[in-house]
Amino acid sequence: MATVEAAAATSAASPVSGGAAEACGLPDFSSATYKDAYSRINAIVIEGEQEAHDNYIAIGTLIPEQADELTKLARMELKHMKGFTACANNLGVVADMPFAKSFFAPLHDNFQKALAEGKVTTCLLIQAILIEAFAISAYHIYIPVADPFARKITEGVVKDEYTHLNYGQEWLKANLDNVREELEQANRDNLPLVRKMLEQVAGDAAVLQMDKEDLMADFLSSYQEALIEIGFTGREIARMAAAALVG
Ligand code: PL3
Ligand code: FE2
Ligand code: FE2
Repeated sequence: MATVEAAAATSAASPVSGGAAEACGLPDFSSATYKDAYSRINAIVIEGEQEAHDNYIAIGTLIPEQADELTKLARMELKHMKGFTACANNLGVVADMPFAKSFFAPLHDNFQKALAEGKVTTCLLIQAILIEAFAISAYHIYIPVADPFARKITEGVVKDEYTHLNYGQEWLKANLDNVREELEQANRDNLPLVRKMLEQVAGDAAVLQMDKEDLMADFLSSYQEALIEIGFTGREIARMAAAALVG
């Protein structure tokens, strides 16, 4: 890991072409294999940022007194989407959006169902906790192996994602007495979907030199920290994490 980071730091200092980048352990960003994997991964990220925007706006309709704050979060998501679109353009990659839509469909459907039922807690767990923790882990693991242009953009984005995770955390913490049961059920319904998404993306992520176990470990650590902050005990969190193995 230390060598990968060192390599990343070197290439940040002096942007290099594909061949030289490879010499310091980074992938060949111009290879057909890299671009093919990137067309799906990048599309997932673009779709994820777009859906995050739509989800925050939608949550604002359920908590009208928070609508202004949620609109601010939504705007940040559009900025992220534009940043990642620029990353694909920079590498000459066309994002595979139909693939990304189907990738998000199960989680998207669960969010829409919760929204229609007015379930704020479930909506926040899906968007502000699960999706944000997924994004944070993916961006963390991507940064050291990204091309210099994408690295800069991703570093800016990941800071914002913490703000979003924090928003969900604080709301759920303040309402824990009333939301505990719904939160546990939403976890049971949606954590297995996130696990499947991580598994589904692992092959393409590996081409980008992102390790599946690193992704899972980073996700679980963000998720666990959020649940601690919300007010769950270690034992309750272990039970909730077990849902990923059952589903
Ligand atoms: C919420 O703000 C955004 C949700 C985005 C979901 C991200 C999914 C990440 C999948 C793996 C991506 C690796 C990063 C590559 C960046 C081009
Ligand atoms: Fe985002
Ligand atoms: Fe976000």
